Amino acid sequence: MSCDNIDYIIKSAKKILIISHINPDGDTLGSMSGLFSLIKEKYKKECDMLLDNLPAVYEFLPAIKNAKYFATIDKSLVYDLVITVDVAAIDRMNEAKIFFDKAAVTLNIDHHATNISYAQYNIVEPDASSTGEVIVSLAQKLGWRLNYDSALALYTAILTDTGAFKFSNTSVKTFETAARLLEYGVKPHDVYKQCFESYPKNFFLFQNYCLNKAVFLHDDKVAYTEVYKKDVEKFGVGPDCTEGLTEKLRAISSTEIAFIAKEIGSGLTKFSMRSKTADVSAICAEFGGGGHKLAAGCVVKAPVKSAVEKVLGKIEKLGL
Ligand SMILES: [Mn+2]
Repeated sequence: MSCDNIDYIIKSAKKILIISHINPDGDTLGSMSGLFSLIKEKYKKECDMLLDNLPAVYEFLPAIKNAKYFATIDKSLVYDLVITVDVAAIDRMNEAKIFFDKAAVTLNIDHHATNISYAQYNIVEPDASSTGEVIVSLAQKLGWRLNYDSALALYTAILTDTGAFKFSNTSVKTFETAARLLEYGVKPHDVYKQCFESYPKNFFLFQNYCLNKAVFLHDDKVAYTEVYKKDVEKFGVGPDCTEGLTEKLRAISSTEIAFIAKEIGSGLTKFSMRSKTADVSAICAEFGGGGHKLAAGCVVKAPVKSAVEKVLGKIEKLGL
């Protein structure tokens, strides 16, 4: 799509809303905060951000204190332009969908290969490491001026979605983009500390508990752990309590596929899956989910134990 269109639709809108995905991560929040700062700087527009919750670890994102929340936003508000960032599919918007449906113009900025370009305007770049990287490219093409706030937020998006530049999505372009952001004063060591070394003690103890009861199958090629609501409550951890947990199971030398099965409601289990080479997005797609080849997720309509059985059945078919 032409960049002139993007400039035009933003210029034409009076009120803009940026939407992140449910259970927000560093990419969706960094992209949201960064895009908000860019739009404010360039267009001086009325712009809101909407999220369901903010993990404490991302409270440092410069613009995020201005965000509105599902629980308290006035549902009668109507935005001319709604922009989704890192939202792979419409159901990942959750309640924010009411604003997406009411908007005159919609724009979807993402990097998930499974994104079906569900908006009127779509910038979906599956080769990009993160939505943050897509937004920096867009800013470059449109001549938007970055500043420290937008650069910090977009660097955070890239840093977290690449697992600190170590996942397979990290490219020459990723490093070039990150390097460019450093020119605005972003300090890699500080951002790393904020994102990866600032978890509360109960988070750490909870994750160790989950790892200690991990199950290993198929000559240890499959590693998983089950996460129950009662344990989340017992440890007093937030919705982001499983952040990075699947990667820890993948880090074992024998692991080919790792996943966590998290109880999210009565008869609903959320899977977060990682692999070293197998295409786990195909497995997740069988349950209506998606993502990337080596990192994907889905929600299975079954209690944890039986959901795990269903997923293991699909994994078995890969013949590991
Ligand atoms: Mn992302």
